[in-house]
Amino acid sequence: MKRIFVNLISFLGLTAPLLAQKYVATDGDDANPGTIVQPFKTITKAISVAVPGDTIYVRGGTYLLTSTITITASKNGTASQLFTLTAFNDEIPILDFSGQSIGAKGISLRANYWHFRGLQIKGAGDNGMEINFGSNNIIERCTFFENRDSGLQLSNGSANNRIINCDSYFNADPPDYGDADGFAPKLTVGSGNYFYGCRAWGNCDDGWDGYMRGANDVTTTLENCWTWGNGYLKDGTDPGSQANGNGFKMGGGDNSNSDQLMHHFILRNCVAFNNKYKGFDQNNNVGSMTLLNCTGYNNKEANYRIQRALNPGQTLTVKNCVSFSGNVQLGSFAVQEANSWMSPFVVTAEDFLSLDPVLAAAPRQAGGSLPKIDFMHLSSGSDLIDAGVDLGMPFKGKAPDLGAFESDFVSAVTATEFIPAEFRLDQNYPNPFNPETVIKFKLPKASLATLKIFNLAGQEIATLAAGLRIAGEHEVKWQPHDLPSGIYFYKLQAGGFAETKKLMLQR
Ligand SMILES: [Ca+2]
Ligand SMILES: [Ca+2]
Ligand SMILES: [Ca+2]
Ligand SMILES: [Ca+2]
Repeated sequence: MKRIFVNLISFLGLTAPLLAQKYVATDGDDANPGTIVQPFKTITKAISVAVPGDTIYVRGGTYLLTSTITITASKNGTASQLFTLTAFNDEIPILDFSGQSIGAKGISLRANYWHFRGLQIKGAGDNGMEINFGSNNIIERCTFFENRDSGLQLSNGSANNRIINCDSYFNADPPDYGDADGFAPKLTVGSGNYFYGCRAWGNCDDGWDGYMRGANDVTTTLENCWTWGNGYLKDGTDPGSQANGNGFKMGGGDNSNSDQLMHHFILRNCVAFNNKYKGFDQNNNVGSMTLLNCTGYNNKEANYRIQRALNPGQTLTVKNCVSFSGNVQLGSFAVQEANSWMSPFVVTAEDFLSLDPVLAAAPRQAGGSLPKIDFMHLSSGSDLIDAGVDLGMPFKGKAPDLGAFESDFVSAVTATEFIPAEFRLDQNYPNPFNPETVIKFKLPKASLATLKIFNLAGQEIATLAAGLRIAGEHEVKWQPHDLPSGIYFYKLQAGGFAETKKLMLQR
């Protein structure tokens, strides 16, 4: 038994090089064979001896680098044999390019079919990473921060790359601070690039930037991506108006895009908030833009601004989207459906479980997906739940919700499937109450329903529900802030039915 075990060990040891695994470690040596026990010191060395299908494991720790890591087309993988450059297990390799002078890029990927995973890339003199003439690559769970231009840029026809669960933050380009974006599929970028589960925050220019120069008629798709707080430096100061501060900048071109360059953008379940300028921004793009189940919150200039006429045959589609605390400025050519700024919806702070974004930058879940947080998720009783149109994407309840986060709640909390025989407004409970009370009402058929609070003088204090509600029992919670003790009235109006009841707040 012992003998078999020993043989197994030696078998594994012997075959490790044949399995084409290379190892890099901070205490390695490029004269080593590159095994796990005798690793290389540099990624460049490992790349130089790798062939398609190989995996290069980078052990945890900080690698101080001043030279650009360039991967040329002589190292193209194939669809069935990618090169893989990955963190070893859950170790965290940090490629620190802070010693570079301005203008030097960290990683220049000029090849196809590479899979990068789990690398942290910081401090480069220019882009943390540029995919340049590189297509069909996968960049997964990588982090780009404090680089001196855009964190990850895609250039020169780079196409069909997939950027999965990556973060890009605090990138800033001194001394002008006008160009550093989180993710930059811009200028000469190719078509078919796809971002999923990525976050971009605190970049001095934009979160995502699709500005065109030297390319046209390309498509970029984003799903489940968040961007916030762009237009500022890491310390929170504003370096000036050249630092644009848009969340998703969906194109544009020189001289007010006089060449009418088109960058088609598809955004699903994306969130933009707290940006210095705009959340979802056309910026003179004249290509098609499709925004589905997106959420914009508290972007200073506008949550959504897409007003300039598009090229002939191009379309702007905006459906199931949410805006709160910010402007929506869409041209009349927009094809709109079930957006929160449209009738019959009423959006208030009470529609959301939380408006506190502090956890947006929280660590990712095991596996790399975005953290589970309450921010901008719909609260029980929101009229935005199950109020969307079916866009062919998965949903819970009877219909898709509005906004980026599908709720576990069903429409207006229909706790039971029973359909009441008649309209009914229940007495609130508890009553008297402090700080919160619950009001239930029943609808025998789908109805436009409003539930409002009035004071003794008949002045309207709050709207707890407004909009189309399905048949069934509905429940709304009310937690008044800054109201004195006393008697208030709540009034339900639905489908010709109206009833008013008294409730008492006791501080
Ligand atoms: Ca700029
Ligand atoms: Ca930019
Ligand atoms: Ca509402
Ligand atoms: Ca739903």
